[in-house]
Amino acid sequence: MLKLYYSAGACAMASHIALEESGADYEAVAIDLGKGEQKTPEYLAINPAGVTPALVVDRGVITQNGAIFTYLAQSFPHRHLAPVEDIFEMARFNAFNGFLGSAVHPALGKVLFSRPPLEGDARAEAVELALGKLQLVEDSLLEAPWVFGDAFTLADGYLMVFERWARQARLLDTGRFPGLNAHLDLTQARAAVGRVLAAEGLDAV
Ligand SMILES: N[C@@H](CCC(=O)N[C@@H](CS)C(=O)NCC(=O)O)C(=O)O
Repeated sequence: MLKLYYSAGACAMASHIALEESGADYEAVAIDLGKGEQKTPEYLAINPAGVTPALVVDRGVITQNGAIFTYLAQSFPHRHLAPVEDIFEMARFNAFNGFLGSAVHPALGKVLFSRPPLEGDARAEAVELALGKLQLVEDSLLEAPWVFGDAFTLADGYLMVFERWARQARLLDTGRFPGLNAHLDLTQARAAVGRVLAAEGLDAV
């Protein structure tokens, strides 16, 4: 059986959603980042990077949300979780997820999770950078209603995680980001997403 290591509300929620959308038989194991469980020898033996998500499959461990999406989409093609049959569209899918992972996640993470918390000019600068990344998704990448137009893909669950963070931090202004707000509401309304939120002990935001 597949086994996912995740942390509630963190970026691993995207892989949790991917599993739920895939219909796979899986077990989800919570790793409490606040308690440092991601740095225990037991967890580092699973993912030496000391971060979640990590997905244990029959052949080993897969890390990185984007790689987990590809594995699940190719394993369960009948669920149409990504455009696996079209090499160009699959490259676009990977590019979008790469942008979330390499630009949106670190920019928002700096605003929300810097310890000690950022203040003054340093915070304003970090907020401006994060808003710029979200603006690029709003203006140029989100085709609407889903990331790739008419069909849900696993990129939608990934984007939703960062939209949740932004809304919770009051950074997702409805006037400036109408597309992202609509996308967040649409994605949180999916049955599979609702099951994942409940399993992680969270509400829609
Ligand atoms: N690009 C990685 C990011 C993984 C990541 O940074 N996860 C965070 C939670 S959102 C984490 O586990 N942080 C714990 C730590 O840095 O100690 C992915 O997509 O899997």
